[in-house]
Amino acid sequence: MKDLKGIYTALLTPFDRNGKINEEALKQLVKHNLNLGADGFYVCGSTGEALMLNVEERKQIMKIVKENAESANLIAHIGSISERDAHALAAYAKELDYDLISSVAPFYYKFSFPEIRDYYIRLAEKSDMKMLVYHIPVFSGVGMGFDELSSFLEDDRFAGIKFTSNDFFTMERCKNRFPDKLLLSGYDEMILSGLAMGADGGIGSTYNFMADKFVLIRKLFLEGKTEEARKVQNEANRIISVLIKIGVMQAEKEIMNQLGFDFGHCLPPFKKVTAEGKKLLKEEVLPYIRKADV
Ligand code: MN9
Repeated sequence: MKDLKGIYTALLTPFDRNGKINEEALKQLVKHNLNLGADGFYVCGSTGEALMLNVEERKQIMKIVKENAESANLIAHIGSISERDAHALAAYAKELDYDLISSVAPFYYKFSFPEIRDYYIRLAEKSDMKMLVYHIPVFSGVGMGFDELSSFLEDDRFAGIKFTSNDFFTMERCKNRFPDKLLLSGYDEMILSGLAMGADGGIGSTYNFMADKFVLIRKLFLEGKTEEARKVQNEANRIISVLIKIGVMQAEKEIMNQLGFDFGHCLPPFKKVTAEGKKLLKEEVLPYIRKADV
């Protein structure tokens, strides 16, 4: 099996003025991230606003990314509150030869754990793809502890977990019990904690414009240079603190615009970044990230 450890950019979705996916900007984003050293892409996740897109738009994104990142590791987030849509997307991920599928837990209706588990199993089985469970309790409202996560990890149909939680105790227990499963840390501002507790890499939204910092943190960590890795984490976190003041995804898109890409804005109901927010990003973020060749 391919080595899927590493740094994955959770791709943003650029929109043009008519609200259509901006294919050109998406291709440039993929290229820029390969230049920054990203090992792969997490496609159509939370960062990509995928839960607000329709199936056709998600397929369009999956196809463009595949065509422009042939050799990168590719994970398709196919999760949807409509399981029928999720199956269609999983089948398409298989057709495009993605490495893994991934899904947020079915949310909103407060499904029982056996219902959630069966959802994942049906998707993996029907598509004949390995599943990376997307554990993000703050957004999904679905809390899963060691016992629930283990029930996935002990099963061959599951590749591992995208772990977006600061419960590093549970992360460590999972890695310790299932060392061969893939554990990817989801909070950019705590990737070093994730690595220290056994994560094999990370998936993140701020990687879109500073993947190089996370590649470096992981490299330094693997070389045992924890103090140096923490300095790079500090740099990233100063930037993330600015993003949080504005709204993380909205700010990320604005940064891409300031780098010279044509990303547009997040879909409503997300608000557009104010003039004041733009100024803050221009002064406190833009000078500290690598320029793009656009
Ligand atoms: O999982 C992202 N999580 C969310 C990935 O979007 C909820 C992260 O990359 C965060 O955006 C990032 C900033 O808080 O850590």
